[in-house]
Amino acid sequence: MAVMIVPLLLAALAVSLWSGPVVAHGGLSNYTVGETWYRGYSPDTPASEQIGQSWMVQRPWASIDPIFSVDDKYLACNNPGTPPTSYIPIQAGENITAVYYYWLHPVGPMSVWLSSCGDADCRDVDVNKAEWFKIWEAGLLDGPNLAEGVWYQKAFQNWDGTPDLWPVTIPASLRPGAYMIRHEILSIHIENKPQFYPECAHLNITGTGTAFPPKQYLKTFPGAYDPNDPSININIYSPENANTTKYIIPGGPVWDGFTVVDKYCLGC
Ligand SMILES: *[C@@H]1O[C@H](CO)[C@@H](O)[C@H](O)[C@H]1NC(C)=O
Ligand SMILES: *[C@@H]1O[C@H](CO)[C@@H](O)[C@H](O)[C@H]1NC(C)=O
Ligand SMILES: *[C@@H]1O[C@H](CO)[C@@H](O)[C@H](O)[C@H]1NC(C)=O
Ligand SMILES: *[C@@H]1O[C@H](CO)[C@@H](O)[C@H](O)[C@H]1NC(C)=O
Ligand SMILES: [Cu+2]
Repeated sequence: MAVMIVPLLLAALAVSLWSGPVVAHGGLSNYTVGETWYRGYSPDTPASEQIGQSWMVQRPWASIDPIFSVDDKYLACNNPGTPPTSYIPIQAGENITAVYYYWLHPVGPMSVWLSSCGDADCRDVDVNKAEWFKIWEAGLLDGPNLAEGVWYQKAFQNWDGTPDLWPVTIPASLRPGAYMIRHEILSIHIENKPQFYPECAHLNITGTGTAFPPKQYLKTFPGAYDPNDPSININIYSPENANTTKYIIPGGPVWDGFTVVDKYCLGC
């Protein structure tokens, strides 16, 4: 047995070294609510086996590559293609957990957004015209500075082979209905070349809440971000950033259902 395994491990190592920059990217393919697993899209599986399937809850995304421009229409929900036909059922106040099989970038903020589909089926909604509000964000958790500190983006990774889990609570007060959920990782490890990794799924939110965020929380993608935002067009290795833990997560404040909160913003 051992004789067989060693060459396989060496082969796997060779492949992973060779494809290093490629495997560095990643994306969100699966979700859980409570004990229930919802399978999303995987760019590694032929589209024909996924698009239009009754189990599909996620908007397709063609590749694990990042989006570089804040003006890219794929900034909303990646490479959208044909929208899914199903919804993840969830109660307001419950957690939805995004499951990443791997994530390797360490630096930059993460955020989660919702958009109401109103009376429409979410599959008919234009994701670029949709109005999104942020329900969660996390940036730098611990110093000493932007380049060397520990970001949530690094903290949520596992190195033991188990999936990386990113749980987020749907605000309990939220008005129920059909919503899109948008998870975004912004990686800023390359100077002045931000990488956006967004993926979207469809939610059927139940509950008895009546709250909805006011206008100032509603953003579009593209539109929410300024290319010259110093948190987006940033060189974390510059001398000015060498001694700071100050980082303002782009996209405006989080709406938590009641008040504005500033989470995880050390030094702000
Ligand atoms: C998502 O989950 C499925 C199992 O349902 C798994 O086969 C697949 O590898 C997962 N996708 C990714 C990208 O991890
Ligand atoms: C639910 O999500 C919140 C926000 O991310 C997290 O703090 C909490 O640990 C999660 N709860 C469970 C049971 O996963
Ligand atoms: C959402 O869930 C409710 C309650 O189960 C159901 O009546 C409704 O048809 C669902 N809506 C969609 C769009 O799936
Ligand atoms: C950063 O702090 C260290 C230690 O206090 C100091 O030696 C260094 O000059 C500072 N660098 C900048 C760019 O302010
Ligand atoms: Cu990458």
